[in-house]
Amino acid sequence: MSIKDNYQLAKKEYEKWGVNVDEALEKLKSVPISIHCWQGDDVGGFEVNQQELSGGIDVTGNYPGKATTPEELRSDLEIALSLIPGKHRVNLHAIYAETDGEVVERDELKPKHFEKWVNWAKEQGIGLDFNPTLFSHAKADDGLTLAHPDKDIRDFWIRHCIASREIAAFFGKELGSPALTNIWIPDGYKDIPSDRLTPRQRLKNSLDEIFQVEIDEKYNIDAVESKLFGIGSEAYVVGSHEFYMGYALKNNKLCLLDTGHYHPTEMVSNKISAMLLYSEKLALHVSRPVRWDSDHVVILDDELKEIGLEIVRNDALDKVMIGLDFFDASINRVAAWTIGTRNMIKSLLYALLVPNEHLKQLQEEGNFTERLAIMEEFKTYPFGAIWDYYCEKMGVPVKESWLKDVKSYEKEILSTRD
Ligand code: RNT
Ligand code: ZN
Repeated sequence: MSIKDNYQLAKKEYEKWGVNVDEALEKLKSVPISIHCWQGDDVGGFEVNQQELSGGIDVTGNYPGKATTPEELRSDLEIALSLIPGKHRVNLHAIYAETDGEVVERDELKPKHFEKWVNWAKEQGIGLDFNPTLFSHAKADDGLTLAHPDKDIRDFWIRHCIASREIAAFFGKELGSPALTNIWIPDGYKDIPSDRLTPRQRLKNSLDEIFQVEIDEKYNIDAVESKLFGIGSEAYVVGSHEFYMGYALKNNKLCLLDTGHYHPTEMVSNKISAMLLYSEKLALHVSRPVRWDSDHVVILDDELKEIGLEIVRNDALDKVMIGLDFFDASINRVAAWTIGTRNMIKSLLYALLVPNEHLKQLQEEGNFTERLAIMEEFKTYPFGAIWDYYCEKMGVPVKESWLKDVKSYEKEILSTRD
């Protein structure tokens, strides 16, 4: 039986429940996932005076073949993009600037340092997103940046964030789709603070200064990412969830929820509907915490499915900006991107194929027996046949056959890198 035959049979099963499968695939095609460039080089970046990764995040593993130049990183991304169905976006960090061997301080970065990325994105027909980098830098060594007691240090990072928003606006203008600029800072304390308020007051003031510079939302959209703890900031993080949720709602910015940044039993899937009642849009960093904020490659687990369901059944595919954030250096990095991104897309497809309206109705009627029964039975509906057909239709490898491409790329290219 061909993939198409399997699809036709599977489609009939879903149609019995009133699910319009062709429409689901059309919808899926239009959802961009923002793929983080930093999986390709272990959050290293290409600064001339590159510093060790800091900020309380960590990448473990020494799988050979990591990208060490922008050309290598783009080439690796191209392979991953060719294995993922749909048109997506690439998410850059300021440390991925190209400065021609010159040391350019982060507060001096300009759009011209990202011209090659923009030209590449044009060739690929994709959009770009952006992040100021407030870690891996001498001025972040105290574990404080925008909330630092020293005004000079704060001002440096404020200038860096403004420069970043301007770079993102350049992306938006050039590529015809607004870039999301996400501010995440590592600021916090290892041990119990004697004053939680003052650093938060400083962070609030720093953000106000950063956003004082007006940038057209046609080109750049601002987001702020909260966190619970990091390595070295176990007791207190300045930019907590409540801090940024308050800030974002009051100042019309987007909250970015990273799935690894909450207490272990606190789920981002449960936050989406609540946040969307008060904010038109929301951004995500889909990651996979294993016992801590470990940023493992995203798998198709229950929480990922639940996130997909919440986005789809709340009609929020254009309200939730989906980005990925994981970094595993113990496996082939192109495979890591491919696995994680394909899984994110699978979770949306899974959700699009569930009779969501019917299930909502059952809940309204108090029919919890049928609600549970149908939700469970749908887990073994022939979802794989629809996914395979989608991959074939979108011109990307079906099932695990993409591994062949990754293996030959590894043999020909990755294994020749030092
Ligand atoms: C850190 C945050 C942040 C980073 C990236 C590299 O905990 O999740 O998003 O992972 O900016
Ligand atoms: Zn994140």
